Amino acid sequence: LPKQLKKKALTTFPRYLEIECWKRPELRGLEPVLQAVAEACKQINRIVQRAQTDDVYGVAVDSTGKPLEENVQGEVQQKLDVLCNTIMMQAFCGSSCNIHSVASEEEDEPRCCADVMVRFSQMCNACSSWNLTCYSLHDGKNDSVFGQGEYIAVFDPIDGSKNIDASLPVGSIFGIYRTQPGKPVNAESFLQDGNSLVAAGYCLYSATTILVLTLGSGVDGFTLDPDVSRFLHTHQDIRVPSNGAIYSFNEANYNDFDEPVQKYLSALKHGSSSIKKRSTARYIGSMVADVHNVLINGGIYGYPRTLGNKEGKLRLLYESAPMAMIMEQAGGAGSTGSRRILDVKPKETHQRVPTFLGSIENVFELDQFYKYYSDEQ
Ligand code: P6P
Repeated sequence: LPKQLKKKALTTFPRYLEIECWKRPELRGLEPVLQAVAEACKQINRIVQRAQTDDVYGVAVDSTGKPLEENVQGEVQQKLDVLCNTIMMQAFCGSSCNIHSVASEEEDEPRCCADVMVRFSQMCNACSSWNLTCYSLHDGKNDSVFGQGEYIAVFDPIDGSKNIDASLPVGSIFGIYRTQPGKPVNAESFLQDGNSLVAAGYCLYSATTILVLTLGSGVDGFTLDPDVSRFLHTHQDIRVPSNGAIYSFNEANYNDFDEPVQKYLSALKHGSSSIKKRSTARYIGSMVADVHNVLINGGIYGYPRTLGNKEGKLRLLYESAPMAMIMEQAGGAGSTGSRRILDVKPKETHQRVPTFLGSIENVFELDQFYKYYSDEQ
């Protein structure tokens, strides 16, 4: 390669995990799980890159061609959602109970959705006979517990999948909890607040594909080198700037926002005695992309409550809490406007929560608006 293209000698993701788990023996059990997640993200990356040329568009159907059931939002499942959900399920199941031995008899990547449905049902059967807990919380109408295990995985395998139609960035989000020793695993096991997360991460499929991970002591980023299909440690100890210019809201909903949010956004645009004028409105409509932009450049991302979504649109368990852990671990903050996102104990697995994530000063400012205007009322 010409000198200017010479690649830096970077640590691979497996090597990073090996060292972190050697340093912190309590994480040893996580190593195979996170290795499998990284492999799943590579598979999803390939599928996302080929979504427009392969048969992964449109409505998911079973092997008889019948559309699948609607998800919890009442939306018909898209092929891409089902495909990526299956891959992530396989990663979590396989890393704790060799599920790959069941599903890997299939081709590495299913060619069409009917294959996926066959594999998915096989995997569910296999999991039920393996020692593993795995819940598919991604919009799954009938969430299924597959067994018992040390960890609990919550994930959104392809958040913002509709953006793929316009070749926009999308992402996978995951969080990992421990099961509570001595307690049977059931739906209750998932209702842990974000402070109990042992790991959280996301993979952004964009101009580059980057896996961002926290194990509870800082945040690191791993960029996929497509030439060798390896995640390389490109971002050591990511720190979100304490204050930033970006504000990332869907302002089409401005008239539905709470007054504190409206006043805060207005202050950002015009400046005020206490708020510095911000110059950079950015909104892609893909949470992982918008949050990553704020993590790297500083600022605030928000999805407040609206008339259509009384508690906001984002899911606490597998969107807001993992992202809040990452943001806090990078020196930022994650708030509902009135409390830390990580302190919110879920009452049900698909609970939504108003979500503000970003630089510590930006999120603090927003909370002060809530405090001032709520005290006024
Ligand atoms: P709106 C994608 O559907 C998603 O869940 C997040 O990725 C994204 O931030 C948000 O919804 C976008 O929602 O209402 O602005 O289109």
